[in-house]
Amino acid sequence: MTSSPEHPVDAVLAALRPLHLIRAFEEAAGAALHRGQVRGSVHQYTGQEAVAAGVCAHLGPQDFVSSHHRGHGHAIAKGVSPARMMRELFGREGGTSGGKGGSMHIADFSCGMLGANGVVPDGVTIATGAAHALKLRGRPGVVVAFFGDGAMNRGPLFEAFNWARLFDLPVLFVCEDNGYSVTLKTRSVTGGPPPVKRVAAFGIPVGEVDGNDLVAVLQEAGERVQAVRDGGGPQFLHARTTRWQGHLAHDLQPYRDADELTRARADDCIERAERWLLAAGVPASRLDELRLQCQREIDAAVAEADAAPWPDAATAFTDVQDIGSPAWR
Ligand SMILES: Cc1ncc(C[n+]2csc(CCOP(=O)(O)OP(=O)(O)O)c2C)c(N)n1
Ligand SMILES: [Mg+2]
Repeated sequence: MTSSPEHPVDAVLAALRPLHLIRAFEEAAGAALHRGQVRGSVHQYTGQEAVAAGVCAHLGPQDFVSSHHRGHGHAIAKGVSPARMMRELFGREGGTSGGKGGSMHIADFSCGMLGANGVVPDGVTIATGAAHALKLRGRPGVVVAFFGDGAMNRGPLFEAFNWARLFDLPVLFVCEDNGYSVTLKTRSVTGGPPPVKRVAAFGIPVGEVDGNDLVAVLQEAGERVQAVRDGGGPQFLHARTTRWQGHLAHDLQPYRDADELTRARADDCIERAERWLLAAGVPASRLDELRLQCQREIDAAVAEADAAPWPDAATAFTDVQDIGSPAWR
């Protein structure tokens, strides 16, 4: 699927599906956490869906993505099964990491999803290494590293930019700027010029996009992914977007005022995409059916996860980092 000018309506309609899946998944994940069915942390991606969907629409089976702590949306957009992801959150057998990783360790190499990552910004250095591996092996493919504005103040990110430029690696860096790093406004802890200027200093071509506008993300990301595919080395896309929920599902956001949240929700990427499609002649009934289909898929994923067996205790130390014998022995 591409966002080529010949088929923009089909492209936007196809990309709307992951938006709905992600929105429904995040609402279900938050609710399950509050019911005590999900342990650990859940960082909801609600509000930012158009970035993951608009970028991943341009990726195929030979391409890879890496993500960060807020990683559910990137995984779904890259084609990871929401049902297997929900099992992972519930800690059940059949989860993407056998139920042993949880929300921040969702990975599925069979779909090119290299992993969510709790360490800011280690998904980016992993993506850069993966891009280097593709280049050394002479394999086609593009790697996309998704990260937040908070990561723009971490040193390893700049090592990755330098390395990617030095070796002309096939990587697209996507900074999702929701304005927040946990409970802080990122600008309150940032000196110097804004992200695009910092990255341009590495000689990496930069672009900016309204990340709540699916049509714009499809267009801008399409051009940048193509530039990487053409062998020009790394690209950087800065997507301004809005985080609707707290940093974590149990963060009630007392540090944000009501007006700000109302404004954020009013700029809904799903409503904007639907308005665009309606204006382009897509019937409302088709849009309603798509939303319902996605909601039903996620409802089924929750029911399936809840009914799934727990992992066998004997498998507790399989598929985990090799530490020899368990440390407690
Ligand atoms: C090395 C490191 N330092 C601190 C943290 C704690 N931490 C988790 S998320 C986060 C900031 C995230 O902000 P951003 O990168 O903008 O992503 P967002 O949560 O807004 O999506 C921090 C500081 C961490 N996970 N890793
Ligand atoms: Mg942020």
